[in-house]
Amino acid sequence: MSESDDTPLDAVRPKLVETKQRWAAEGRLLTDKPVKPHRLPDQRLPPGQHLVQDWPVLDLGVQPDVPPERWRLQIDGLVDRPIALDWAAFKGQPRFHDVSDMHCVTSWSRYDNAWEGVGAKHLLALVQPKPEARFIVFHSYDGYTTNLPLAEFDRDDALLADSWQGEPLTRVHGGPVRAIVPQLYLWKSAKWINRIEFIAADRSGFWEVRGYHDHGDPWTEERYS
Ligand SMILES: Nc1nc2c(c(=O)[nH]1)N[C@H]1C(S)=C(S)[C@@H](COP(=O)(O)O)O[C@H]1N2
Ligand SMILES: [Mo]
Repeated sequence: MSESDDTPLDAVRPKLVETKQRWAAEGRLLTDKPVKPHRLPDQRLPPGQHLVQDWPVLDLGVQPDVPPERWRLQIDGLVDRPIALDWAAFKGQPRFHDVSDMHCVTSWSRYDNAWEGVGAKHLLALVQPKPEARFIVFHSYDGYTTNLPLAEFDRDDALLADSWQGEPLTRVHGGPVRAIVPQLYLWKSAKWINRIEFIAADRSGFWEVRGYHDHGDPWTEERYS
């Protein structure tokens, strides 16, 4: 498995990447609680997380400036109907609203984020994944990639978001459009998204090749591999 290298990542902050890679190797932030196979009904904060009210910014240190009129989204790979959406086409899709919590592997969680954009279920119906498509890779304008099982995107609360708490998504948080896959750690939710690639065999993304867990379920603390 290797990370896609169709965009150079030479502008990323090497120290930041080294630090997080070392944390992954050391298993930093892992609690010693036994793995919980299921989320308890009254449990909202995953193990090892703490609640924040603000919204921290985390990325590779490159925050691409993509004005909506230049933004494009390509959805391709193992799908029957590959598409490319520009801003007008994206905004012309049925609108989807969802409120969800976010959980970052660096241990903060933030509740009740009101997202608006285009739902994953709708996008999947548009492109019609082939039966052999089992994983997807998000690709972003900063060269970031992250992989997930198709089944994790095919969920009622996954979306491509262009709005948060009723306001356009800001550039620092991945605007004009980012992925939101709330049931996985936030590194799976690619900011500045510009491509969704459907593939048959799993292929690790940027952090996944650097020691982060392939799957990333906060409830079972799938932080590092
Ligand atoms: N394109 C892109 N998406 C990204 C990242 C990145 O560096 N580039 N970082 C990931 C990580 S590690 C986290 S924790 C979240 C942070 O999102 P936020 O800055 O909006 O809190 O974005 C994820 N998506
Ligand atoms: Mo992160």
